[in-house]
Amino acid sequence: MSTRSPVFKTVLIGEGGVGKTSLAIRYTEDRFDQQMKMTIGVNFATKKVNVAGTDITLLLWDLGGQPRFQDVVMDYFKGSKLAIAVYEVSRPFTMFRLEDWIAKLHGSVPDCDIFLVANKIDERIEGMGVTQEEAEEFAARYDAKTFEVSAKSGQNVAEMFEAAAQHLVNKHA
Ligand SMILES: Nc1nc2c(ncn2[C@@H]2O[C@H](COP(=O)(O)OP(=O)(O)OP(=O)(O)O)[C@@H](O)[C@H]2O)c(=O)[nH]1
Ligand SMILES: [Mg+2]
Repeated sequence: MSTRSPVFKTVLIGEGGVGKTSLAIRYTEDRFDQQMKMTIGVNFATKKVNVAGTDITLLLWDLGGQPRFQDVVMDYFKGSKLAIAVYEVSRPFTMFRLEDWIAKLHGSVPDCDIFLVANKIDERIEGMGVTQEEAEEFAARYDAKTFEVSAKSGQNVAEMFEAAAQHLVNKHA
């Protein structure tokens, strides 16, 4: 008898250039591309994760953040269990733009959970950008967990995706 591991759809959302594709590639292929090209429409990747003895498959839908893809990518929200909402830690407006992303996502999938992820912490300048406190305050509106990561250095990236897998297992498996 074959056993099939549960599959969970996760979307990566956020403004163009914040590093969604870089995070997916760091996690699934453990590499980083300094000249990553913008995502045209949508990228797709999968990763098997073992959570405390349970195998699951994360389906990562990495959505293009450029405004011209907005209408197209909204079609991909359906069925998402978790959204990894990414911003760039040194550019606060990218965090506040997530309001609009999350509103549109929740318009389509009202019960989709949110992880709030600050990327590019390798570039952080002390005393500038979004503080952990500000991120927590923003995240509280969505009951979201917060993470600080760098796709470039790899810092905290696997931990964040594993927390996502853990969250999905706790809630749905
Ligand atoms: N310093 C630094 N640069 C990063 C990091 N993550 C991504 N980048 C760079 O930021 C640029 C944009 O990264 P992408 O991964 O293409 O961003 P995206 O969010 O997928 O952008 P769209 O596909 O347009 O929505 C690229 O030049 C990356 O090399 C990081 O953690 N640190
Ligand atoms: Mg991309």
